[in-house]
Amino acid sequence: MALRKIVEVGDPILRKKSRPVEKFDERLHTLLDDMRETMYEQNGVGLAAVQVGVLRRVVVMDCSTDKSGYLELINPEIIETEGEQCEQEGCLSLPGKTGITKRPAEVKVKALDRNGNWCVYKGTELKARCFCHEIDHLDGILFTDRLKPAIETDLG
Ligand code: GNR
Ligand code: NI
Repeated sequence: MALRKIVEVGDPILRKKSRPVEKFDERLHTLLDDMRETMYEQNGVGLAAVQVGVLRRVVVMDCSTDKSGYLELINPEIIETEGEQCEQEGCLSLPGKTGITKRPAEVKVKALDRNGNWCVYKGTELKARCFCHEIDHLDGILFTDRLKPAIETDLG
């Protein structure tokens, strides 16, 4: 296992769309293991492959405080959302920056695991925000694109 370097804002790779994973081989497993180690070392609650310079639809996450909630998501898709929350968000690729975004309160995601089996996950609060944040990364979207305006009008 190895730590990988986190790509920071200004690098155009963060704006690119990641491609689906097609092969569930040792190379993918090494990427996942390295991402896991890098996420924990950086004290992040999630990490998308593009943040270590790999344009594949791969995410690792752990929104627990004791490393008990570790998840691997390959080719993830949001299949259901409910409600909304406006809370603080940060990103390892935008060091020192935080902001309030509007996200669903509850998110259901389907994703493949490292062996290519479909799984379904559900999250609220931070986990729901993290699902959205990481899947956004796979489409070249950063949380700064979704900042809640200081004043919202009712004109849509
Ligand atoms: O570590 C992170 N914290 C965080 C806080 C609120 C919502 C999303 C996140 S994800 C972020 C790590 C990261 O940059 N993942 O892409
Ligand atoms: Ni991020």
